[in-house]
Amino acid sequence: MAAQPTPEDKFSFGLWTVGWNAQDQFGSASRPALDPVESVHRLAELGAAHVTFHDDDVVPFGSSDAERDKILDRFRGALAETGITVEMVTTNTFSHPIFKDGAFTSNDRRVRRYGLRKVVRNVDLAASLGADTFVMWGGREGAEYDSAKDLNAAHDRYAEGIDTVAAYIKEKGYGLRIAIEPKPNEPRGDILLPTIGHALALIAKLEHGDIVGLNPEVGHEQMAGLNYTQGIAQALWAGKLFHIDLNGQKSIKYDQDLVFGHGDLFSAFATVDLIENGFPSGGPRYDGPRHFDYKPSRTEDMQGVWDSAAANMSTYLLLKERAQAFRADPEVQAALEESGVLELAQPTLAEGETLSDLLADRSVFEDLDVDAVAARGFGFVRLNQLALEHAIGAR
Ligand code: GLT
Ligand code: MN
Ligand code: MN
Repeated sequence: MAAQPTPEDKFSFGLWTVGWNAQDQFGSASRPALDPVESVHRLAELGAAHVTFHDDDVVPFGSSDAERDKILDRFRGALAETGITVEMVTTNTFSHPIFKDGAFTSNDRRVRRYGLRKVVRNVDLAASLGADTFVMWGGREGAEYDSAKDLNAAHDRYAEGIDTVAAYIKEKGYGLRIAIEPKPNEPRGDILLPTIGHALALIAKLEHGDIVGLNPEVGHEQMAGLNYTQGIAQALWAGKLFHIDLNGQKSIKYDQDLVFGHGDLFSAFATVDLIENGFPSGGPRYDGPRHFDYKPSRTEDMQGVWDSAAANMSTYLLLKERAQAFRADPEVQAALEESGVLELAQPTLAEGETLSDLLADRSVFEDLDVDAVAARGFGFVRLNQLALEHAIGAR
């Protein structure tokens, strides 16, 4: 049995997750629309600490200013009643047909200007709700056809859009940081900034990149055949892991958005191990919300929706327990030592040693018994089996 989640666990849910009415490409909604106020109450009862949302998840697209104020007042009331806070806000720049060719990178300049206005308006809302993170998932920023986009200009416009918003955040003195969410494809044939690495490379070119980082999603990296834990590790190393989207995905296919752990469970164990225990020899840590971005399957009724929300948290807590036991096991510590995992933290050159010193050191090269060094077995399989046994609770 997993521990009961509490707000100290920092669990967070997108309102669009439990609120999804299960309308998909092939069928109409299988569940009724959910009132965001009800979601806030139910998630609080289940032990979550935060919610996140797109502007349109709470205030329907096209609402008048007066309607918007009324809806937001009622929403703020639910937050105050439950103690739930809004840690992240994001903008829907993908549902309305105006965004069919993207927002920041649409070929139509009118759309880009409209998109910028929609995002900036939502930045004000995010700041007023005390959010820390502003996510940008550019699901429509891309193309189906290589001839459809001037890809050089598209990257210029993407950077321009993000920099303009970042500059606005700074100018206003908001305590917000932008987190880009990569995804390789779907809904576009190919999406710009398809992976963590692509996004990091764009951020490095921004004028206001200091407040721009990443919101990597498990399934999105796995759709590209990539290792999520390795990806967030590089983002952490770069000081850019601002937020995470946890869910489940079974191999390279459409975006499944399964419950966390319901895809590649062993990979989920490694992710929780990194988040909860950090790197084996120390280093930067992720301290932000444990945010779930999943979809309750279309087969589920409302009870299934709340069961699946709870399942994300209980899977996470179970894996956390197992990952802590893994690190605390003396046999694991010995296996880590033997495998050289801890040796990797040692700089390759000694303190004060120069490349010339290395070149002059015959023991490193000329006199090295290469075959003897090559004969070393690393014992990674044994170490991995220990991890597996901990992951499945066999130890
Ligand atoms: C959309 C997408 C998610 C993103 C959301 C943020 S919207 O549901 O599939 O991965 O995190 O815009
Ligand atoms: Mn997804
Ligand atoms: Mn996501």
